[in-house]
Amino acid sequence: MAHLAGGGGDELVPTLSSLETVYGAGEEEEEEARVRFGRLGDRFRALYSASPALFARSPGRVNLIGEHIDYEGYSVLPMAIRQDMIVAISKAAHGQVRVANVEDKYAACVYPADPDKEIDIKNHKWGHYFMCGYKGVYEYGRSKGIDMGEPVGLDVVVDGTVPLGSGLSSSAAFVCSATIAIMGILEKNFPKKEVAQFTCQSERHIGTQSGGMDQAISIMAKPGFAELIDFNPIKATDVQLPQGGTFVIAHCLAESKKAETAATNYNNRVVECRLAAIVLAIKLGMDTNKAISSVTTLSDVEGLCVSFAGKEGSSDPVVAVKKLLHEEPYTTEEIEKIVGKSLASAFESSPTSLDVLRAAKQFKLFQRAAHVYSEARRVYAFRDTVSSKLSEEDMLKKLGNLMNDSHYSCSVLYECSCPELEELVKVCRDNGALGARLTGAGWGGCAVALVKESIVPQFILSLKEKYYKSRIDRGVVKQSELGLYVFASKPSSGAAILKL
Ligand code: NG1
Repeated sequence: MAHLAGGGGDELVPTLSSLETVYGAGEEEEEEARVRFGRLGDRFRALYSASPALFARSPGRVNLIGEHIDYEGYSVLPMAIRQDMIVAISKAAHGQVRVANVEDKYAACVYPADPDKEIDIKNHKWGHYFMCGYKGVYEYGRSKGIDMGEPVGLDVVVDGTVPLGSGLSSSAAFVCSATIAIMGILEKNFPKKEVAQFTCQSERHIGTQSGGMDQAISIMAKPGFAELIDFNPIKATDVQLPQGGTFVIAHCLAESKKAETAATNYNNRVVECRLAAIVLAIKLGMDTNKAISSVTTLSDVEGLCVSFAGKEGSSDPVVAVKKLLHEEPYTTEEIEKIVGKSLASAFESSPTSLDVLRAAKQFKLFQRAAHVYSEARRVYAFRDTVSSKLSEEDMLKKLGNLMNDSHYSCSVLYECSCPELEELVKVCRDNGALGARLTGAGWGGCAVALVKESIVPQFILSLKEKYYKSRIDRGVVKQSELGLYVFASKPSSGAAILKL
């Protein structure tokens, strides 16, 4: 019923000649995709008076468990969803990169065809994500000593169905689809795991210190499987989920603005984790200079924490967190006293970290470290449960409990939830979910609920009645658009270049 299989990553990003392989032959989704690709091609021709040379597609994802731990080096367990970003592209002689959207509300963005030009992150625009992909392909090709030729101008139109700011990784779907579209145009292909790795670096041009989960699953996903993603080096291992359970994704309707709020939310947590790791290293006997220069993530000091816990008869790094860090938030002055230098000088090479230090008044080192170490263990517990011999009933119950524990930790220790997500998670649990949690970065966006297959239609109806109806009445969302915000999802296929 449930199994784990070895994952790939050595194969190249596929180039496909039909939509069937991506969306399933004869499925309703294939028909919808045909209409979308047709509309995208028409829009391209209307704007640029020629047909696109090729298309590219990358899916969004839902993370089942393992939140805010990828950038700390820990494994996560997401699955790709059918919602995706599709790109139509051709080379152009005008020396610019012109990025248009099928939706008129996204004004076209125009950039010089110069991969060395920095992205203007203080002036956020949706098209910047395309330029992350553009810069990234040239940077990676050059780093491998490949002759990338003169930078090319491009005409581009995109169409996305991953709701923005939803925690379903519309940003990585965009960066990945841009990347493989440009690879297709430049006739350069790389193994999937290299693309998964360098697209994570590429997305950092937008100013977030992202982990690599989203790009890895978008590039490496296989239909029918969730993936356990390991980092350093990147590896994907297929995880087949129990048949009797379905994941329902529901948007709380508060948008998560990850790039714009990076200094106080996402990047703040990355910096807090690094500070927690450095302080733990010093408390566990590491020289302060060595700690500052060599410790970047909590996984770097896990070994030290586990050795410490060993003396207390445990193997849980949280034991060290509880003994060595205090629950009251740390001030800058207190941390500077421990590390023996100013935080601004310790982080001087990272402008986005300096933005965090300027915005922060205090640092919750205990809470952030306790979340990361406990969440990392829940990912393995989830994987082990799926491959265990438990009855399906017990397996689903256990997976649900792990998801609930993950949500508690995200909400209370990591503080990346919001009132709307709290309400939605509660509505999910009150209406039959075996477990429910926020998914993705949080601070808005989606919840994911594990629901028995047999009750999915009733469950979705209950969410519509108990969560969305009042919001439809208040004009927050249109009844006709609800299908975009609440849906069941099966694991979809990964990114592909399409020559149709
Ligand atoms: P979202 O915002 O859901 O795409 C972000 C990060 C992930 C991971 C999660 C939290 C990017 C592209 N993605 O996901 O790497 O850290 O938050 O688990 O920044």
